[in-house]
Amino acid sequence: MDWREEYRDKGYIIVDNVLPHAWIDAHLREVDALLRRHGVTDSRTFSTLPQARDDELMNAMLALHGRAPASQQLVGHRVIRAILRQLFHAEPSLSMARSALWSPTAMRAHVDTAFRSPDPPYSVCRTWCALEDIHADSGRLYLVPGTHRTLTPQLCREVLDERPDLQSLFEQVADDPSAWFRLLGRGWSYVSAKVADRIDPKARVSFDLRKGDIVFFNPAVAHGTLACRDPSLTRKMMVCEWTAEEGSRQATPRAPASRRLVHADIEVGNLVDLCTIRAERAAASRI
Ligand SMILES: O=C(O)CCC(=O)C(=O)O
Repeated sequence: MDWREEYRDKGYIIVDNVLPHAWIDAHLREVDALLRRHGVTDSRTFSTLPQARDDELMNAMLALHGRAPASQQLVGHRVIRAILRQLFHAEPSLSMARSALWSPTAMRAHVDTAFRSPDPPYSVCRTWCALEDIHADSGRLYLVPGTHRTLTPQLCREVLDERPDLQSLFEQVADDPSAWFRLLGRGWSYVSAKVADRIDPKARVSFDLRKGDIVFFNPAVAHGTLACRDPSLTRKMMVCEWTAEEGSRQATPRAPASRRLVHADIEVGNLVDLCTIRAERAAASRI
């Protein structure tokens, strides 16, 4: 199967052995120095940071990934950029980045985006990079393959049905593409909150990742972290979110009629298939 088809169907691909170890080690030194400047020396001092200082640290963390020499080099690795360019049909732009040196407290299943089409060209992707060999007991990342096509669109529909205010925002998107950002901002957390109760735990997959491997995943795929079974283990990783740079979209083949509105008229990322949902709503209101 072509990697693009795999990404489309499962919502992720794994690319082995991309990041040079020397680059990773230099990045880890920059992260360690940043954490120390913010008074963080271990998982305990990290997890007890007051909210305001945690926000400050996360802002500094994003800045580090965009500006510090070793981190910038790692984040912008040519393989990462080449893969994203092919997924987006546009230049990738970094919108979020953080690196963690310790195991997370178990993260419930969630999604990080909603109301987007699961079809290409994609406009958002996460890269989860292993900064060391990831031990099976260290609280691994898991994904639930295919849920960006099955579960997440269904949850989006449910939320639109439950929330008339979001539904009217949704209706506005065709005339005012900027309404999409408001819809995402207001609606995403309601979609995400439904995920944990709706996935089959047996469908979760986690991976045996080695230092330098990367998982590219659609953040509409349900994901989370397994429980850490050995708190003495570390789990060094870097996660980045990428979006398509505005104005850099390359010409794509003409889409079939039902998708034309989405692809041709709305430039703000690829949305859930508005045409189908609108048609469903119109049919339902005629009954
Ligand atoms: O591996 C992790 O720490 C969690 C990653 C995650 O949940 C995310 O990127 O949203």
